[in-house]
Amino acid sequence: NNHHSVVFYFTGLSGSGKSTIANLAAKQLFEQGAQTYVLDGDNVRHGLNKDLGFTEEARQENIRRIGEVAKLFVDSGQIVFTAFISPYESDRAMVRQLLEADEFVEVYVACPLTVCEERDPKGLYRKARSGEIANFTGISAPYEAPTAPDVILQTDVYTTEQCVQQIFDYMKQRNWM
Ligand code: GGZ
Repeated sequence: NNHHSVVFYFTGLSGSGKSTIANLAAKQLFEQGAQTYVLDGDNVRHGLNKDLGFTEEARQENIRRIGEVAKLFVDSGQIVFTAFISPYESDRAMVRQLLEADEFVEVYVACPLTVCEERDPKGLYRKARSGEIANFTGISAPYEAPTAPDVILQTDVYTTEQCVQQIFDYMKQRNWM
């Protein structure tokens, strides 16, 4: 099947919905015959990057390796979805530089901190508030929102399915599907 190899580079707070949207988009594209792969905390931070924590330097190295791995997957012909907080503009710019202009799509998974904190699916915000977890993005570590993302997904307004449709609309607009 012929498709455009590209990285959909999701960025957003913990609990914003990055992995959920990435996995559904990848599944639906796979069902349409595309080659897809999702990189997220589950398969990267528990393996390749299990030596890295959450200081600014560790996050930078996390994102650097993710960018290099995403590039390998793009070179192998995949549609790649990455789902990492990626809180620093400079780190996202570094990944953009690794890829061709038409191989990198920045997707801002936008959701107010108050809503993410209310969802708190893993109880991490509660632990961050109590000081049990340090350097937690949005609470005790910064999140630099993208200033010019290619796509904005408002997960507090739209359903997961509607957000996936927005990705597909973007692909159609670029003649990638
Ligand atoms: C942010 C943390 C932290 C701290 C553990 N800050 O909701 P989750 O659990 O499943 O996703 C979060 C994940 C963030 O890892 P990333 O690799 O995406 O971060 S970054 O791009 O900034 O390098 C959260 C969990 O790890 N987690 N401690 N201190 N998130």
